[in-house]
Amino acid sequence: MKLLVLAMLLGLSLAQFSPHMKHGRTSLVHLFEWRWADIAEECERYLAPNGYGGVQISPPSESIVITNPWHPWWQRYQPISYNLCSRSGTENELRDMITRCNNVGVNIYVDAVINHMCGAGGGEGKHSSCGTYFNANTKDFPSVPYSDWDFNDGKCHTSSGDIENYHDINQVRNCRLVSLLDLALEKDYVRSKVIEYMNKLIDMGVAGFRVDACKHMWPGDLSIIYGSLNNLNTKWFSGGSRPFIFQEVIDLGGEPITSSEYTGLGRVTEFKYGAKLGKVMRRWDGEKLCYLRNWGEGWAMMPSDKALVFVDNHDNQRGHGAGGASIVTFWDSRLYKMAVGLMLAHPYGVTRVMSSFRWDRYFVDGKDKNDWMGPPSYGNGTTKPVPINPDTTCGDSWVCEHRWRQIRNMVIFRNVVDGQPLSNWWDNGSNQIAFGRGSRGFIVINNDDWILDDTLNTGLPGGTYCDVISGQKEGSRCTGKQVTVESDGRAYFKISNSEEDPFISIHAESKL
Ligand code: AAO
Repeated sequence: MKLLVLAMLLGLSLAQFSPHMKHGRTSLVHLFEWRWADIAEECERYLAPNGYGGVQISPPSESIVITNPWHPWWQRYQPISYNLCSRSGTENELRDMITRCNNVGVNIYVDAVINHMCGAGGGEGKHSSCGTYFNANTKDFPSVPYSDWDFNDGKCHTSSGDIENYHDINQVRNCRLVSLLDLALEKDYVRSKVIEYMNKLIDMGVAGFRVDACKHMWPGDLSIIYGSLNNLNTKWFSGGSRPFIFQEVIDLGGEPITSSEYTGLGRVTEFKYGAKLGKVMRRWDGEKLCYLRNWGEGWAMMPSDKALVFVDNHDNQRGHGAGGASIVTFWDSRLYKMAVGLMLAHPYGVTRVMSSFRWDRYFVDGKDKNDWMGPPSYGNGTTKPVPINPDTTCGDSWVCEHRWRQIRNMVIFRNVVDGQPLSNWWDNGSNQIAFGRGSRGFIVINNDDWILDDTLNTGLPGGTYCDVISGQKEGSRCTGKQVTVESDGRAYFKISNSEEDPFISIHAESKL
């Protein structure tokens, strides 16, 4: 017990909540299922020039390769070893990508799958992404190596061996999540293998981790693991920098395990954010934009300095994980741009932008039968590169939300207003709202079914500003709308409810 308390304290004092972003950048983008070679190019040609601070990459560890269904995206959440060859590329390509992104000031955050290995039904001698042998039936993973006694099964008391009841804490943490072989992280040996894996990535230059399935791991074990991680590589980070940790814990309320058990260890993904914002944007359950006046902690979310926020993620955009039908995604592009814009304008949390691929949705009884479909691939299951169209959008089925002008320009807005408090809130008692960030930026949103036609106090210095939603500033002109702020800070706004993008946003650097 004393040891655990000591470990917790150690973990606490070493806990890392800062994403260590460079050059005043504030947001990361999840380049879901992108190849390392494409991410390297994207860092250099797009992310750095447009103010993105980091990338969350798909799990780089060796995973099972599943052919029924055909190469689903989720095969990468079934590790076979900590070798670094995956659907996204080889270890050398990974290293090259980390180096090149760091060299242009874009951080890499690794999706670390450490709660489990592959599914119990994974079989023997099946395919794995580096070609390594394993036997899921006997729980033998020789290239880690893990064997039978490195798993939790003895401590799980459900008849299936799986988690059957989320109200039983012991089940959630000692049984198998959707039949995935559950690692015994209380064993020094197992922890040492996980730590070795994470430290290798830190030494290669990554800035931190999205830790998968944290609800299913004991906070005490995680505390010891995080406490044993190396400081970040001083080639790119200042001495003594601790890795950024953001933990995936789905807490929508109503379960005994809460995110607050993890916020002492690092940041936590705030799933209430996207679920509630989705309801507000869709105006479900009587929700209205004007109620966002106290958005954040006021909506029963965790403290802002502990939260990692997002409108949708790779799970809930296709009905996995949690959040439900309210989640807004690129499929509802008009609402999505407004929701992401609002998130990026608002000071709450560290913000993550989602970048997706399109798949053939096929709903039967409200459930998408094709929720398994992987990224754009060749016939043999190899992921395709991301082609860039002349108009800067992405080709094939890569959606590249992060390249949509409205979203990209709001990422820049967030950098420009960083550190400024929320100010000059205005609403019409319905779905028209506006707020500023000190004297650096101002956003106006119309999600009502009628026109917005008002003079509002922006808090900005007088002058002519370019709206960064309908266009942006280019040289000495605006490519979209122009907003005139009077010397008293007031400006006239008119936004029709029938516009494709019924919102306007201006900031200090969009001033002519
Ligand atoms: C695949 C197959 C399975 C098969 C398995 C093993 O689909 O049929 O058994 O292989 O062979 C991803 C996919 C899985 C896939 C897995 C492995 O999503 O389909 O399984 O890879 O290939 C829970 C966890 C959370 C997890 C989420 C999906 O707590 O950590 O499930 N997310 C991460 C990743 C995810 C990945 C894994 C973990 C595994 O982001 O991509 O899985 O590495 C409740 C609980 C949540 C729970 C959800 C879903 O949510 O609270 O903790 O998430 O249920 O089971 C209301 C409630 C809300 C509730 C929700 C849904 O909204 O308010 O709390 O209903 O019931």
